Amino acid sequence: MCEVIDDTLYQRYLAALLAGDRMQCAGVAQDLAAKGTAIKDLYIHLFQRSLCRIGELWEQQQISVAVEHLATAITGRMLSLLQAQVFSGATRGRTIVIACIADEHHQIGSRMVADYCELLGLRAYFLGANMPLPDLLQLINQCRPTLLGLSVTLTANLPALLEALDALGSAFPDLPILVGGQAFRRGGLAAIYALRGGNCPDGIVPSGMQCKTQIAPCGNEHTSNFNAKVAPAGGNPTGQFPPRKAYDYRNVSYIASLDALEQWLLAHEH
Ligand code: B12
Repeated sequence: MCEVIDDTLYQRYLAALLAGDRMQCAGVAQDLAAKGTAIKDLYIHLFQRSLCRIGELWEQQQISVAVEHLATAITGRMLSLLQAQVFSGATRGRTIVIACIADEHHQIGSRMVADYCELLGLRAYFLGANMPLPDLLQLINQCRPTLLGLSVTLTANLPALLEALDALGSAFPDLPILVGGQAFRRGGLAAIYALRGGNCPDGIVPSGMQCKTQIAPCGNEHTSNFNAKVAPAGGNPTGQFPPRKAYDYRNVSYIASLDALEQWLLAHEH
C-alpha cells in the first residue's frame, strides 16, 4: 500500500484499465504526476500493481486475453505519457543496455527499469522483448555499455538466461550484469542452480550472485535483506556445490526492485 496512491485512486485506475478507458487512466496518472507523485510510485503502485491484478484475473478466467492485451497496451502508453519526467534527469555518463532474454515476451517491467535508469541519470538502451543472444552479443560489442540488464519473467526461460550468462561472461568478462524479473520470485535462483546440476538449499545462491533483496509476489512490494543466506564469494556453505561451468557469476547481481536497483547504482557509481 502506498501513502500517495490510496486504494480509492488505485481502484479507479484499475476499473478504467479493465474498461479499456485510456483517457481515464491517463487522467489518474497525470493528476498524480502533477501533484508530485514520484515516478517510481506510479510505476509500482499503479502500473505494476494493476498489471499483476490483470494477470490474476486472466489466470482465473475472469477476463479475456483481449482485455489483458488492452490493459498492457494502455500501460505502455502510460509509460510513454510520463517520458518527459523520465528524461529530465542529468546524464552521468554511464550506459545500460536492457533486454528481455530470448523467448521472453514480458517487456513492461524491463522498460520500467530502462526508464528508471534514465531518470537516475544513465543513458539506457532498451531492446525490448525476446532478444536473440547472437544479436545481443553483437550490440554489446558495438556499444560497450557500462552495464547490462537482463529480464526474465517465465521460469521456463531460465535456461536461456544461463546460456546468455555463459556467453556474455566469456565474451565480456568485466561487464557487470544485473538480472531481474518475476522468474526469480518463483524460485528462479534455486532453479538456476538446479539447472547447473547442483543442490540449491533454500536461499543459497551461486557464489558471487548477489541477492540484495527479495520482494513479495507482485503488487505488494516489500524488501527484506537476506544477504546473510547468500554464500560468501568463493565459499561453499553446504559442501554440495558441483564444479562450475565456464562462467562463475562474479559479475552478476540479482536485483528485485527499483529501490534495490537505485541502491546498487549508487553503490557502484565508480
Ligand atoms: C502483460 C502480460 C503478458 C503479455 C506481455 C506483453 C508485454 N508487452 O510485455 C503477453 C500477452 C505477451 C503475455 C504472454 C504470456 N504470459 Co503473461 N502476463 C502478463 C502480465 C498480466 C503482466 C506482466 C507485467 O508487465 N507486469 C508488471 C511489471 C512491471 O512487473 P515485472 O515484470 O515483475 O517487472 C518489475 C520487476 O520484476 C523488476 N524487473 C523486471 N525485469 C527486470 C530486469 C532487471 C535487470 C531488473 C534490475 C529488474 C527487473 O522491475 C520491474 C519494476 O518493478 C503478467 C501478470 C504479472 N503478475 O505480472 C502475466 C504473466 C507473467 N504471464 C503469464 C503467462 C503464463 C504467460 C504466457 C505463458 C501465457 C500463454 N499461455 O501464452 C505467455 C508467455 C509469453 C512469453 N513467451 O513470454 C503468467 C506467468 C506464470 C508463471 N508462473 O510463470 C503471469 C504471471 C499471469 C498469471 N497470473 O498467470 N503475458
